[in-house]
Amino acid sequence: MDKRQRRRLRDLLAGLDDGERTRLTKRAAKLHKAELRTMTGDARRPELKDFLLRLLDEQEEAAAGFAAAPDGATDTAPGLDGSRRGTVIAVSAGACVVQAAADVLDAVLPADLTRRQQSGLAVGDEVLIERLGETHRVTAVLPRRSLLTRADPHDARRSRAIAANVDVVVVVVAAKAPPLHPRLIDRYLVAVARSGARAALVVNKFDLLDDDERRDVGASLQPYRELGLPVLACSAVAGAGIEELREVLAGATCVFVGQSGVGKSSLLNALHVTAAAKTGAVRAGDGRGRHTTSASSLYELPGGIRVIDTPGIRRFSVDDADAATLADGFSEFMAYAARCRYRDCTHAHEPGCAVKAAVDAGAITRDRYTSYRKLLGGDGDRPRQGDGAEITA
Ligand SMILES: Nc1nc2c(ncn2[C@@H]2O[C@H](COP(=O)(O)OP(=O)(O)OP(=O)(O)O)[C@@H](O)[C@H]2O)c(=O)[nH]1
Ligand SMILES: [Mg+2]
Ligand SMILES: [Zn+2]
Repeated sequence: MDKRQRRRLRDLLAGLDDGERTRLTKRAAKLHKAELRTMTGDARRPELKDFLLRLLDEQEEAAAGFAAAPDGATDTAPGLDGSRRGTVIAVSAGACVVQAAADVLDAVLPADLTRRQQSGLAVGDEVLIERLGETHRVTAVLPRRSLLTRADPHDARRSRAIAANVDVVVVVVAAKAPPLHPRLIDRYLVAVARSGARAALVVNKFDLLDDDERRDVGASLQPYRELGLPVLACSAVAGAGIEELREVLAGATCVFVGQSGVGKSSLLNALHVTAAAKTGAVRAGDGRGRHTTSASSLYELPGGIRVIDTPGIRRFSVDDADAATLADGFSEFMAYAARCRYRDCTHAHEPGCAVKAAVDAGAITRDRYTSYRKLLGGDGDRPRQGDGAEITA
């Protein structure tokens, strides 16, 4: 960051009230962390300040009524240098499909992006492309407002990008077949908390439950309602809860995530029949999905809704998250954490832990705390172990 940018940052920050400054700093910290996780090699590491300035710039541009379109590129026509801006709607090895205004264009990736494609590009990314003979080439991936990631299953220190620039991450679980695992929901909520997007929880296949089961499932979801996120009981088959889901998603870009067979593609089709995403039956024996959706794609729906449908992930893990990032996924801890004796308390074995006291007093749900401890690792004070192994999609 040069002198001029530093001065600009100071001026913009001075114009904010305390609450707004805290909110923006938190968001910048999340984006910063997410970006650092995607970086490999010795490229210049961005600083928190860079992200803060970027958010402030975006805010100012939004207030002025136009979106950022660097390098002269616009949404509708080639910019002065011939480049166009578009949204990545599908990604394959070394290539992607870009929606630029009304055009759907194939584009190849430059070699350096191909090498780090799993962390460097995702459906939902805004890119600049330029013509290259019969096809196009991606020349830049624009700054993201959010990035949903998970740990690389082969190397937990690295992250893989799942979807970029989404407003809402819809965590889809089935009430039954495949069975409901609250611990998996908790893992997804950790990923959402660090992504910069908000969460919604959809419990699908409610039609498969009898009245007693509905009550039980309803009770097990109560802790999530108390977190303040939308929790919707749906049936993609019977059409229940679909209008409520549409309301939650109105005007938003969202991503559907969850195990294979929970009904992500079916929900998408229920929201919009012409989406016609392929769906597949779960296996009779263990109710597991068959990995019907094989790659993520972005669908435009009426009502300004954009949905990224993703394949069920076999082993969704956040083993790349440190203790503080994990705790961010348990937002009910926050009110108490400030009162822990140690500022860097991991809420495991430390004396004077206000979070543990709140669990004992019944103010924090014990199941959620247990979930946190499992994610933190066997003996708690080790930085990261994770419990990704036992639940597969
Ligand atoms: N009974 C019932 N079955 C459903 C419901 N939603 C989806 N299904 C069925 O569950 C199976 C899996 O649905 P999909 O939509 O393919 O699941 P998915 O989450 O997209 O799975 P992947 O693409 O493999 O990740 C299909 O046979 C659907 O018909 C529902 O609300 N109730
Ligand atoms: Mg699917
Ligand atoms: Zn504590």
